[in-house]
Amino acid sequence: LFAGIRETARGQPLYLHLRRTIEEAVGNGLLGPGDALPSERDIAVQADISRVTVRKAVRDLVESGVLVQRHGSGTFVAPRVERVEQSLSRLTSFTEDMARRGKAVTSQWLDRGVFTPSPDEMMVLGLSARELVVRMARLRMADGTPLAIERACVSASMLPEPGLIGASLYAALGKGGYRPVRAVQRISAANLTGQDAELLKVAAGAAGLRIERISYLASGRVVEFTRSVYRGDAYDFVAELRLGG
Ligand code: 16G
Repeated sequence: LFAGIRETARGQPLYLHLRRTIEEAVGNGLLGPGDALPSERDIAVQADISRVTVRKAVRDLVESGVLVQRHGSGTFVAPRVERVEQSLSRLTSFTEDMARRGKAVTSQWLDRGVFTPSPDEMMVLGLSARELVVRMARLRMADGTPLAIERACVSASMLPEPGLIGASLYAALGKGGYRPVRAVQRISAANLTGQDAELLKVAAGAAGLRIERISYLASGRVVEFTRSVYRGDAYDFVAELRLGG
């Protein structure tokens, strides 16, 4: 894995190239959860680079959650997260899902504001250009483990006080009588990259799921248009199928 690092760096700083090499190996499964990394010294020898450089790359990956260091025993690929089994036939919120499992939900707000809707949002939410939308982006965590980044968009008329959304969007919508009762959800594969991978504490390129949810009121009006990325290593989506049309 580490031999020839110097040659393939092609002008990139060596520590960055080493970091990416380890990240890719974790992302594509060459290094699995719990696997031990060779010692700093061994990596330095194999890669023919200084220990300072190795240390810098490893420290970065420990900070981003890809590797963990155990005092006295070395450096390991972060252990597997406990997978969440999520039903595809019930319309629930993240807060409800995690509360039911006895997990503590926390969210980090990445963004929140009131905007004029994009053409996409206008179409999906059935709004005119004069109406406004509330956009919110949250990193969602259960027992401190980041599981998803959700970017929700709701008509501002249904969330008159975006500053008061609190911990649960569905609870805030429910207060105003806008709790969704039906949703269409689309799931597709995606590689987690850049800021998404960093926030979710996975290696760049790791498998993810892109999920789009459009949810409706009983009247048929659209409530939310949410585009999310979920960790592929943390979710199993399960649906019950029945014979017949
Ligand atoms: C779920 C939904 C999301 C919704 C959120 C509200 C997906 C796949 N799922 O995570 O659309 O906005 O719950 O959760 O997007 P909250 O009420 O805890 O804020």
